[in-house]
Amino acid sequence: MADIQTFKQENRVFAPPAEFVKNATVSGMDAYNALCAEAERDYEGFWARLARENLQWKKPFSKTLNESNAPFYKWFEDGQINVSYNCLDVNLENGNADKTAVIFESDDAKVTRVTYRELHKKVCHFANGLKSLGVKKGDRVVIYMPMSVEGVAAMQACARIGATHSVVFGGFSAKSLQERVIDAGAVAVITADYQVRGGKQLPLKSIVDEAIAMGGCDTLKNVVVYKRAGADINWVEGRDLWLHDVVANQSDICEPEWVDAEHPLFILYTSGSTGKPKGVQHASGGYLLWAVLTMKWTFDIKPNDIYWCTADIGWITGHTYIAYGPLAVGATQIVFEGVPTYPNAGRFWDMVQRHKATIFYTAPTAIRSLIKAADADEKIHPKQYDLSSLRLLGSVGEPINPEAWMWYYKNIGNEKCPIVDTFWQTETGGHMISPLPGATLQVPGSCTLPLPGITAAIVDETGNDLPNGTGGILVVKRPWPSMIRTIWNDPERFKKSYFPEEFGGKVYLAGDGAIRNKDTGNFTITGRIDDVLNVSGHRMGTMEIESALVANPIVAEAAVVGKPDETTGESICAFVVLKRPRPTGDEAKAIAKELRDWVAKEIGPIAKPKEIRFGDNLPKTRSGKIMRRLLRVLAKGEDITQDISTLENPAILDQLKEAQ
Ligand code: 6R9
Repeated sequence: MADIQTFKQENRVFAPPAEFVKNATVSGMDAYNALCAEAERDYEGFWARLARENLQWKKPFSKTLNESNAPFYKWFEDGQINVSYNCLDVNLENGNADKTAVIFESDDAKVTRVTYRELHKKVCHFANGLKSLGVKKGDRVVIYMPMSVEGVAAMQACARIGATHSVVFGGFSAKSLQERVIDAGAVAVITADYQVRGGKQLPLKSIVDEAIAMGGCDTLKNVVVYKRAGADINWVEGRDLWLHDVVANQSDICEPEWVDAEHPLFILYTSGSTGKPKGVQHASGGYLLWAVLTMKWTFDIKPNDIYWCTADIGWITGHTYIAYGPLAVGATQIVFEGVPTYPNAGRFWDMVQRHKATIFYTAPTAIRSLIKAADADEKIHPKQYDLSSLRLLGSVGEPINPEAWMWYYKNIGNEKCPIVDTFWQTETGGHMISPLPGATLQVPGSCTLPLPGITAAIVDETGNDLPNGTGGILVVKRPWPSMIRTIWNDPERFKKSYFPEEFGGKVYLAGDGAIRNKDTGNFTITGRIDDVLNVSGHRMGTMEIESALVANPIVAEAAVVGKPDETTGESICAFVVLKRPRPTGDEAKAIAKELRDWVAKEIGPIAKPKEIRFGDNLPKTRSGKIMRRLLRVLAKGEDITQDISTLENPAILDQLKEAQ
């Protein structure tokens, strides 16, 4: 972590416009500081007040936080709630019934509007349909869907009947899907025939078929299929059902299933530092509370906003900031099926213009690729579009480099929109460190300050606090309502991964490094401190990709490292030893392609190594440990200047210098 000590100090500072501050939910630093002070004075009282003011409880809670079985914290445990009730019924009662909940835009730019009343009805039909299949409270349902109103409705329908959903991103392979269905013990998979992205039809249902054919999905009873494209698919009578048949003739009313606040709302698999993805389990009450509060605080959501989060529902951002948060605050949001580059790289800006979006939330990798595209083609440069409706911009998923931040600020925000650079994780459920748009001074590349109630800090390897200006390990010192509750089926791994004994077992270890500015205390995230890569904002474990590679019969050994990449943040570079002699030239190219396709099949196209290099061996210490730090240097194409005296086989380094 030595390099983070030398992080360039960023001196540009941007204050929120006076007009924004005036109308903001959290208006000015005094208001922010007052919330922080309230949390510090009476931590439980602070959360209890907010939970009472912001959520509708069927049965009020009397106990705010139970720490008796730490780190398995419980929030609002004797309260009863239903998340879908809070997202839908509440809006029918408070005057939002005929307000547009979702503006759905398909890949081919067809626009459908759904009001809160219509969405409520759709979700009730869906929920009753699931019930008619025997799905009940506590069951797990895997959702493998394209971006669609039906995808959001599927999640809401599960929440309504107390079933725990596990959404699997549509880019994951049959193998990944099968592993998740088995680990979650799912009783049903909800999918679509195809997904349509960038003008192409990509199969989903056939991947589900393939996953089930791999075996082991013993708990699975039904596959519910949303007809998106209408193309031919394989059909298993008795198991497979069309969504339109499942919801036909269902009642418009589905009484919500009231669940304890701690009831698992969903499991979402994410990559960790070991091979197997972790099923991050979230609760109901605490999760929803933070989704609502961050919609209000970070996104300053107002009744007239047209909010757009470009994430996919397969990721945590699409859970908290599409499927739940916006609905729970009665917002109007855009849901987009397609990709930012189709029909051209002006798509986002065209959509902002047409729908008059006011809040736009996307990932740095998208911004960086659109900068490149705009530089290459004047016709789709953001200046060709009317983006004046925008009032707030957001960034999520990875560090945003200051130059991309500045471009976003100038070209998309016209120097009048605050940017909220939101640092958070699948495990945190919602934003943790972020500017508040009507309060915080923004600094390009810095996620600035923890949200009120979030006790983020920087410590050394033994858990001791470090002073500002010194880089270290990012932790959260106290539990917060939307935190991960456990890893599904693996409580021991939960403890070991997030509350390790080295840190006293009580602080949450985020897995990122960070540094705080000496003067302002602003946080800058310096990247993962574990073996997790971040490629285009997608989290991937190096071990996961290595396991996929060595599962190929021709591979003897593999080591995967991240390499800095201008567009995707990091790219995947794999060093591979084959069971046959080291290939060169065209043979190496052909095998590299074969292995890339193999990884796409094992995990999904997002995990394909960009680069594969072959060696007779890997650089190892005398005790046989792979020296990854050397591989990182080689991947970057730099010369090795570090000490290699512990290296068993220095000659190997020359072989691994060149990409195939
Ligand atoms: C929400 C989400 C989490 C990891 C996290 C960190 C990186 C996310 C960031 C950021 C710097 C930000 N990350 N937001 N790094 N600045 N604003 O992305 O969840 O997919 O679980 O990834 O992403 O490394 O640990 P998830």
